[in-house]
Amino acid sequence: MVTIFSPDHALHDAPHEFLDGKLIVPHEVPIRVQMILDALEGAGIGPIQPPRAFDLNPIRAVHDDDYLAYLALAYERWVAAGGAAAAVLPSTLAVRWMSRRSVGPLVAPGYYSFDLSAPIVAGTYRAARAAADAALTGAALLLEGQQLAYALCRPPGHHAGRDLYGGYCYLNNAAIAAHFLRVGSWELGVSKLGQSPTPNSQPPRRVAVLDIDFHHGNGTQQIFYERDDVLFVSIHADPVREYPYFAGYADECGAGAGAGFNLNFPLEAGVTNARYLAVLDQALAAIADFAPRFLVLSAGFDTFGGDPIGDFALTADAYPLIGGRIAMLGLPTLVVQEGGYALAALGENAVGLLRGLTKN
Ligand code: Q9C
Ligand code: ZN
Repeated sequence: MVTIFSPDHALHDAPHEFLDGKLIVPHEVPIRVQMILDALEGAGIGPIQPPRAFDLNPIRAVHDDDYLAYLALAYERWVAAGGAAAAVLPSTLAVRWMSRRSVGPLVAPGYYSFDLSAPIVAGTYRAARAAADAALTGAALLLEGQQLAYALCRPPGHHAGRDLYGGYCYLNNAAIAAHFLRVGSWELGVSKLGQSPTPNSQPPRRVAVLDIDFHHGNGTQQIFYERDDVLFVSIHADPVREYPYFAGYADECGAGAGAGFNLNFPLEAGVTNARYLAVLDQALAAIADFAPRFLVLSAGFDTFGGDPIGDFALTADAYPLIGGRIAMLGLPTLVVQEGGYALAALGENAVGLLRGLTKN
């Protein structure tokens, strides 16, 4: 078990977010991953390494070039054009029948985002790149034979689509890693891996992404929606009552070649450990049927009963059990950190999940 962590996450520190028309103190704060890091060190579970530096190629395979160019310069262009120095947040959003491309420095945020919970500050892009590098490093370790790696990513990623950010997410770390596992390092032309390239004659490596964050992974779903080589399975709060509201329903099953390769389990409020584990078993059965070479686990701890923005009722005992069930798949697994906002419980829950994953 190797953990990959970059202190550069702290470059992203949002001053506020909007919720129900109120400007509130953000839930997604730097101390989240520090709590987890401290708990990992306290529990002594495996080495903690910095990410390797990847070029843009494996990210460009998942996100659009114009979107990446926007993210990289959004803050400085915004400030230079007279936007608030505190953070980039849109005033006008592109929606349904008003979605013409318009990307001036004060307007692009409304073209490239879908909510008011993902402010961009001066260090956001660098932090997001470090998080993507952590996920890619974990993927590279799996390609090199590791059985379990934990990318302690911040900012999280699963709400970010191909050209859209929101929900605290800018780059989709899990999707970037999943695609990288799918194609290997060779086809992407990635250098500095220190490994010989994977021969093209190898059989395709199908990848499954299991998303156990409280919220539906709408970004990951979009990225792989028309693909049959990456299965996306998500267990989450029913979007009828919870964020992201406009995606995550059970009838979203994939399209085109991807039809049948997207599986959503929307759940009611108050989900208990037993209920969750029963649904997890259904999700794992679908993954086992797909027979992937690798598993990417988008792991959020906002399913915890004490989470300030979740409404499930899981206790700390759930996470080792969840990890244990997932480990029974016997797949090389990359855990990618997503949400979780009950600060005092994050460390114990993360250690619990990882302990469960390393059993069996
Ligand atoms: N009442 C992640 O967990 N605000 N993002 C929702 C609903 C945004 C969550 C408010 C929540 C984003 C990675
Ligand atoms: Zn979440």
